[in-house]
Amino acid sequence: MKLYYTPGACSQAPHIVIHELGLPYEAVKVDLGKHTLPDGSDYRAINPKGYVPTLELDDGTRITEANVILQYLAEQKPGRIAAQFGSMERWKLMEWLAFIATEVHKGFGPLWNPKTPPDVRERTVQALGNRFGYLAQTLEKQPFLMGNEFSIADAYLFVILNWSGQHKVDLSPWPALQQFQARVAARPAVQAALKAEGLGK
Ligand SMILES: N[C@@H](CCC(=O)N[C@@H](CS)C(=O)NCC(=O)O)C(=O)O
Repeated sequence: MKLYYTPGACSQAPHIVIHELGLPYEAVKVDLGKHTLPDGSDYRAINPKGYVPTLELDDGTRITEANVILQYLAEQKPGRIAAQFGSMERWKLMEWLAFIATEVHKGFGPLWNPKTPPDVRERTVQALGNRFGYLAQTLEKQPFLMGNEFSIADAYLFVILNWSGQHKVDLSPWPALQQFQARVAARPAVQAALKAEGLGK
């Protein structure tokens, strides 16, 4: 299995899950600025969408979209960090994954563009704040999104919330989110994934 990733990008969520589950893999770094692979070839030949992550299985099949890759990985060791398919818990997990993907992950979109005008930035940060408030309502009551156990949704949320620092989005109004970040960052698998990306200590 190969994970195409860029350090610190959303591909870090599957990277964490691979380490959490101890799955064998090869990491292939993608230069998103140039859309190239380490050998200089065009990454779009691997994923025509041009973005990370891509997961390539041993038979050559490629899976894209972070929230689907996360679920594929979880199913390699069923019941560990994703509720069983068919259970109500699984629907609730998928609800979190969809919320993180569409409202939080993509909610950061305009902040990546240095040309985004200040008023658009302000509206973007305000909208993210509404999402953060919603997340905090859950994380004030329990350590992880699904309850007491870490799940793929937590890996995804952790990576996206980490972007707050580089985009100067203040998380201090939501101490539960800051505590969540510290809790997830302390996990050995998270530290291992960050190290594998050349980040962290
Ligand atoms: N819908 C995709 C979006 C992935 C995505 O936004 N990837 C970003 C990094 S976090 C990227 O590769 N951006 C570069 C580009 O779009 O060219 C998913 O959920 O996996």
